[in-house]
Amino acid sequence: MDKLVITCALSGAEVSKQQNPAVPYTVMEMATAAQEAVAAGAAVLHVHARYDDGRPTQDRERYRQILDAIRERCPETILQVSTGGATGMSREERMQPLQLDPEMATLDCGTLNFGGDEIFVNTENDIIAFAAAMHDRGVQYELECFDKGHVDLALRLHRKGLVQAPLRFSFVLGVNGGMSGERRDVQFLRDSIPEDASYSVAGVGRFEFPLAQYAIENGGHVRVGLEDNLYLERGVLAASNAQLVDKVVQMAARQGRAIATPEEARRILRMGGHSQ
Ligand code: KMH
Ligand code: ZN
Repeated sequence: MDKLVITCALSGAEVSKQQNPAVPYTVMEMATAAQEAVAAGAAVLHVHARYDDGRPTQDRERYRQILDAIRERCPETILQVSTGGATGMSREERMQPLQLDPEMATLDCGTLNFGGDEIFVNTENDIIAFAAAMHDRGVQYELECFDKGHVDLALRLHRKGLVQAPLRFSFVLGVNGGMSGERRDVQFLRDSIPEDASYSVAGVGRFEFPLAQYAIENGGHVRVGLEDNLYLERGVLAASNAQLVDKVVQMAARQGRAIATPEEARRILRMGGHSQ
């Protein structure tokens, strides 16, 4: 089994300091959270930008500040920018961080309800446009799938040559409006993707650690972080992103699964480049 690649989703766009004071907003808070998460074992950082007051933004210059500050402290780490941003943002707005030529970005593979009146829109043409932009700039992508239909659409676009190998799936499960995050759900998704594709699980809320356990046991990879889950355990807020990463490291140690360094993660995720 490959070593375990741990991604830390530092802040997301939706959670707030009111819910957990450890959610990073400022450039310095992002850099500190990143450094701690990497020290704990994260090889990949999934980055959303926030303004100092917490508002989510896809502004290129704000991303530049955050990525530069993180790189200064974690020069080896794989930085994965979000092209999902927050619900309601336009395609152009969301694409801005790609202009910074990040090593990696998310490619969201379908539309879903996102709680209340929110809809996270990713039309087929959006997905094709994002994939083309990433391909043109040589940005590696991870296929964010919140539902089985998103996996099917990614595979269909792959067969048409519009989404390219290597296929790296991220199953984000447990969003209010997406697929739930039971073991049977991830098993179904895993059985639906090609043998040579990799997958990572991101369980939202209470699904975070049970899904991490599944992935550790079954050759998948794991995403944790305050974007997805604010709690270390039921009723106990996580003190930091690093604490969530550390919990996964300990779970992996109990299963005898080693943790990938960023360099090892690049090999495991076949980060050499996209090809048909
Ligand atoms: N904030 C969500 C609406 C991504 O990063 O690509 C979308 C999201 C996915 O978080
Ligand atoms: Zn995200």
